[in-house]
Amino acid sequence: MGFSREEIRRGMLLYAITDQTWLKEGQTLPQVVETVLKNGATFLQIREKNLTADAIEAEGEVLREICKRYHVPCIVNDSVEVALECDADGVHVGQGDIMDRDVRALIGPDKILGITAHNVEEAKAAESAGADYIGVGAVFPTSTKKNTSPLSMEHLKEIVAAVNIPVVAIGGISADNIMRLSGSGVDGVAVVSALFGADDPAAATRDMLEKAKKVTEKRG
Ligand code: 3NM
Repeated sequence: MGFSREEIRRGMLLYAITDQTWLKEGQTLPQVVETVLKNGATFLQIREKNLTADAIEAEGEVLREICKRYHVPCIVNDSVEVALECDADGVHVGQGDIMDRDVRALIGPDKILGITAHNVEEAKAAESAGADYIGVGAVFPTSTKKNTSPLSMEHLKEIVAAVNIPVVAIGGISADNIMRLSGSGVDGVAVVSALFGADDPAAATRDMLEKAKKVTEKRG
């Protein structure tokens, strides 16, 4: 199942990234993923730093089926091999991966390629490497990923202006600070803890979706 450029751009609006370590007792990842998709999340990335490749593959097969039902892209973080093995819709990689090898050639033209960028140079390199979108962060401090460095709004705007592909902001975005991204020009927000660490993931997703729509209403 391929996604058009326009579908990918719209998918950036409320981009959910999994991290089982945020789940509460009694919750399972497939349940919470289903909840966030049902309540409006527009994209899913499987990012499980504590699981083996085999476990991610198994999880990927389950989550991909849920995503299909909601016509939401399901991509895998970091591993091209795992993404291909569980027939995900694509892969999200860092700058190191695109320097080491031609990820676009490995996955083919139809899979989604997302690349992280922290500055204009990296954003342009990602676009040249065939990225369908870039993830830019960290826009706010976060405890979910170690060693992130903060990015100013001015810098974020410069990155948005430097590329033609969609830009999703990432890092520490919550219901309390998301509106600060208004006017930055981003196509949406990528979040882990705001959804997977929420006491009520359904309500959190609806709230974040409404706010993400406002943030992207008057882009640029
Ligand atoms: N990448 P939360 S920040 C996966 O800055 C990731 O590139 C980042 O988690 C970057 O929404 C981050 O809980 C973690 O802050 C985002």
